[in-house]
Amino acid sequence: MTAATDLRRFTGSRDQSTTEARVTKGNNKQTASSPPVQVKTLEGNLNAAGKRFGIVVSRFNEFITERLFRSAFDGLLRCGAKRTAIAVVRVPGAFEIPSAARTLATTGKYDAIICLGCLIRGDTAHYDVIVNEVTRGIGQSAQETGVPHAFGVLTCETLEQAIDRAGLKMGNKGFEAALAAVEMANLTKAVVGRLSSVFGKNKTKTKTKRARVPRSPKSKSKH
Ligand code: INI
Repeated sequence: MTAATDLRRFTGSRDQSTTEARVTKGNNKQTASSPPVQVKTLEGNLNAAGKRFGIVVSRFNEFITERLFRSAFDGLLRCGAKRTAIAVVRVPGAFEIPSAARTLATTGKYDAIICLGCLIRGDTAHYDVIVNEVTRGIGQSAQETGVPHAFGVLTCETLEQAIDRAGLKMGNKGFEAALAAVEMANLTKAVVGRLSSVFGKNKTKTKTKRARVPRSPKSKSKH
């Protein structure tokens, strides 16, 4: 599958307007059997213009991870991100991804982090030790920093499965991760914006009396 068909698949009917998210009212995906549900839905769009991204990519199984990386980078550019707004950090293996991702996230400079790696079970017991740690570490970094992290780490039984997920039969997970990062960056911004408009400083602050500052003798006008 090409990147172009991938993008069409993922963008579908989604809103490409310049605002970060759209709010849909009501249920427009009803089927005959589904009961009418009136819900407001907030959804991030795929516009990456003005957004900054960090990509963490591991070198282990580089043959695969490089393909994930190229596709993720391409995905961000196609969504409107600037090349200069994308920071790339390379780490030795998947195990090192969470700490590098957290380091990037805590700088506060990025709207989302994209984590790319490839774990192949094969014959090595190392896989089992690492896989849970990587998944948990990336999730924890996302939750504790509040910066969206997209999970583009392949966890495969065989090399063939990895190849299929890095641009062959199953699309490219790097591209998917990039689009997820853009969508979540927009959604996060929109949600935070909405909450602050409800619970924002001005609305929650109790009115405090301004302290009276006595005028200095110099500022007194001379009559
Ligand atoms: N790293 C990977 O990215 N993928 C693997 O499949 C893998 N296996 O199976 O061993 C792997 N191991 C290295 C690991 O991520 C660390 O880089 C290493 O242990 C040094 O900390």
